[in-house]
Amino acid sequence: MARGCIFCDIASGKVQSRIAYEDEDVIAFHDINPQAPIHILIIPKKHIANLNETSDDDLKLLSKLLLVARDIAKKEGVSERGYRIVLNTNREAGQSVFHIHFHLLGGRPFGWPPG
Ligand code: DGP
Repeated sequence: MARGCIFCDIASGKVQSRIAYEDEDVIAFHDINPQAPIHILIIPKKHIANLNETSDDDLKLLSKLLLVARDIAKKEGVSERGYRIVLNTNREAGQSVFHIHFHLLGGRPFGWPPG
């Protein structure tokens, strides 16, 4: 838990969010500023700033985040239509919250390349 980290505060329940999934390692909640009809953030409860800060010890945790995203996509009914998972790392990629998170986006078509 990192002091001053909004996602740590969400993970601990100190800050309210619309939770889509939770277990002992992971919490997923709806993005406050959705960019698609479905926009859910999947985060580890453990504070890791971004992908650059992960280690080999995080292998299971990172895999779990993806499997949770897969299951939420199915639950939200976008598995077959398609969905996008985004992991922004550092400023040029648009990372604004420095607690690692996957964006799960779905419910509309997405362009490529991304903006
Ligand atoms: P990124 O730019 O990749 O670091 O994404 C951060 C996302 O986090 C952004 O889409 C908005 C979302 N966000 C920031 N603060 C909050 C919050 O307090 N609650 C929720 N639900 N989402 C937040």
